[in-house]
Amino acid sequence: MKNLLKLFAVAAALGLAPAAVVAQAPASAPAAAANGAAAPQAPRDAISAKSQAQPAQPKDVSSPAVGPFNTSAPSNASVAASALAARTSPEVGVGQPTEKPALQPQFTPIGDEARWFHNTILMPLITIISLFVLALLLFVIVRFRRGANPVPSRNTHNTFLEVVWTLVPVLILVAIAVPSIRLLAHQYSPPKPDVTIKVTGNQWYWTYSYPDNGGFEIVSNMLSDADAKKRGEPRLLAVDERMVVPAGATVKLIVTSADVIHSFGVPSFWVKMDAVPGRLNETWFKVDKPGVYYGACYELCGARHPFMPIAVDVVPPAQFAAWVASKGGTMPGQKKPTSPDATQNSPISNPAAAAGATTAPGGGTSATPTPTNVSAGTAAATATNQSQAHSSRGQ
Ligand SMILES: [Cu+2]
Repeated sequence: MKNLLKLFAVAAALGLAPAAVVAQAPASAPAAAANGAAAPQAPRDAISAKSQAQPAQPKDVSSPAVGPFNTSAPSNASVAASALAARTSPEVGVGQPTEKPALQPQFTPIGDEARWFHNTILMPLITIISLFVLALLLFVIVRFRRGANPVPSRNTHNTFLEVVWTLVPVLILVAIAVPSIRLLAHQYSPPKPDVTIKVTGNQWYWTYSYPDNGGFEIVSNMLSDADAKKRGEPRLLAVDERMVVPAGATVKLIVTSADVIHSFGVPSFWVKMDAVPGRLNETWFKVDKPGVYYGACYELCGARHPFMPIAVDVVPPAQFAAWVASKGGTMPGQKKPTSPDATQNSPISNPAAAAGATTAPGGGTSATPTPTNVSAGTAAATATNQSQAHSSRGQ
């Protein structure tokens, strides 16, 4: 009995270690699993089947998801069609769930470090401890069964064993803590950003705005199964408008929500950040390899929670600049505004039009003609205010 107690105590003490290790395990593991599970499955019930049939409309979040399955009308179809030309094609095994029961391949420095921590430190340690505890239990069950050990030990105390079963788990936890805290520190001390994107979660779609690029905003809705298939993209992950970022750039994300709590997550970037209404959360990533990387909302946020995927298109910098221009935005250092209205009315870019528009009544029909320079000044002031109002509305 003496030995039995000792062995049980050692097993119990070491048994604590796997629990602590699991607590340290990265949060993206279940995320990856959830992502993997979501992709190949059919909608499980009538609600999800119906709601999937009707992609969310940005301005129509309250309408109930009813009606027949409609594959031909994604939300902003015309916008999506124009963006189709330059879409990057997804690559199997890159930025999307795989068949393997493992973390997705990582494409950011943080992802590489985290995957190393998981695969090289945590998994071997968990495996060794679990096998050791299992072996101890089996040994105890066989060796100290009643038949083989009729008179149990009454020993209750052993200083050496107590020191060992206290110290060993502590050392194991310290060994885990060092790379764990280092990874956390790297995650939360981002390098200077090259591009900033404000991500807003909505029931049930994402909006991405680019404050460094003129403040334009894009709305990203999930594609229907048929449209995703047509474009050769995975179902439940393809979207009409992707977040586009330049390759090799540090991208800062400011994450918030317009209604309930969502969570912006892209497993292959090791990025997951809660989107909380009234709060700005910050995260970042840097991807060198151009491609399409998929993610999803990771916070239960209502009926269509599984249908607000994320697609990040990492493109060469020149292509990013072209994409920004196609959205009416500007690259940092470029002059704005670029809106056709503001440009046409701007006295700076088109002084003749601005002067002509306002001096015609002054010169022709007014009873008290005003000097040309005064009305030109008024025109300039008015036009400038309009263009300012226009550009600030965009931000
Ligand atoms: Cu959500």
